[in-house]
Amino acid sequence: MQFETISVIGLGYIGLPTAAVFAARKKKVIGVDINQNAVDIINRGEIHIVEPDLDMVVHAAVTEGFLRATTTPEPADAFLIAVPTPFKDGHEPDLSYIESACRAIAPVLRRENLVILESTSPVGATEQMAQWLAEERPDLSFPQSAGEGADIRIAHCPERVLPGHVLQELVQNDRVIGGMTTRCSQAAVDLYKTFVQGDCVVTNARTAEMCKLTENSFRDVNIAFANELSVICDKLDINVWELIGLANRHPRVNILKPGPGVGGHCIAVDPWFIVSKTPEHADLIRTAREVNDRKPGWVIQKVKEAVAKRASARAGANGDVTIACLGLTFKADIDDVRESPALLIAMQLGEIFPGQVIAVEPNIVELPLPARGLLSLAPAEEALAVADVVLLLVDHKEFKALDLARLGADRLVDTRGVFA
Ligand code: SAJ
Repeated sequence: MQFETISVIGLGYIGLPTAAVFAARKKKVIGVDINQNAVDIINRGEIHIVEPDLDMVVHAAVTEGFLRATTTPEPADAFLIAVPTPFKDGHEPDLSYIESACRAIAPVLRRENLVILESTSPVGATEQMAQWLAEERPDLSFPQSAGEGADIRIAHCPERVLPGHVLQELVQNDRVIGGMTTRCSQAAVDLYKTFVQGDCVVTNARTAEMCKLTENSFRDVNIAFANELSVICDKLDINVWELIGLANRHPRVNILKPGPGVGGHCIAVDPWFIVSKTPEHADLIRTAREVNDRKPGWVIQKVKEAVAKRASARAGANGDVTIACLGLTFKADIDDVRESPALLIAMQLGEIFPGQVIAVEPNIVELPLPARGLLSLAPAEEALAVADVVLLLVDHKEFKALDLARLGADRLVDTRGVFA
């Protein structure tokens, strides 16, 4: 199939780079987002998120006329839906953004169109998406009722790129293509082959949905194992970083790294999509989530102990002790604080020790709203000059260059093992 005009719905961390990469291959791309501010920024050839090299690619795509953003969907040959899929109360998946996107594009759908769901989704979401589209367009036929002969082709092709490496991984990673029929899959392969150099591997929509959830749950379980080990090793007076380094010398062992908890909008969210579908069978996946979610509380306890030690060493009250929190983002060298355990920990410390917590975050210029009033933001040198206790929360490259080992275990709580 030939795709000349491609519409990407949702111009966030996944949609915008995907739109830009299609545009760089000289496809006409119409980006759609409900956020007028994001649309205006993109149409100026600028970007509203941080991702290495994305600014250059978007700038070139817009100035050469291949990428344009709008708030209203327009006809296209293919539609890619890349909107958020958060969870609601009780960790139930929230598909309302997908539903809105479907209802918004339905009026402009034409025969032979391909609609791809890229958003990470619970099993069954692609069929649900097809259902919403069919409700809006009774004049067209869809794969769930018309099979291979349907007017509209539908597939789930989950995004799998790592923030910070999005432009390389979009092109180089293999792609899982889950069409609702063989023709749907083939159409999606034709589309992605525009820029994907990895393999486009075909399966059905449900397996593609589960595959993406499995990848992130695998990582979550492995990190939970590392986090559990860090708590056990602390009790047993063993350096967990040395331990993991030694164990990983075994040819079939590869343990990930402990940290202050698991953040971001993917690994901390997606395993719940499996748990919510099959709660009685997802013990390990649920427990891993709980282990990782408990880690911030454990880190706060460690800081309280360090503060108490410093206070008693100086025969003073807790009020005298200043805490520097190094890093607020959910992982190293990015600006994203969504579901960040580092931000959560710093804010809770700000509540426990009012006026005593200084945050250092080289990748943001101002504190996110909920943190204002609880924390002050300062450059690393300023914070370290006055800090009694230093809490390393994110292993940003700027922090690795600091000589913090000299502080010793009593003053440094190193959640990432940078100075272990
Ligand atoms: N983390 C640890 N220890 C580790 C690795 C990570 O504590 O050894 C923490 C990080 O600090 C962070 C969280 O886990 O708080 C998640 O970070 P990440 O780098 O593991 O993953 P994300 O959320 O940036 O991206 C993941 C990727 N999935 C996998 O690697 C299986 C990416 O490929 C997906 O596209 C992305 O989720 C997504 O969008 O789903």
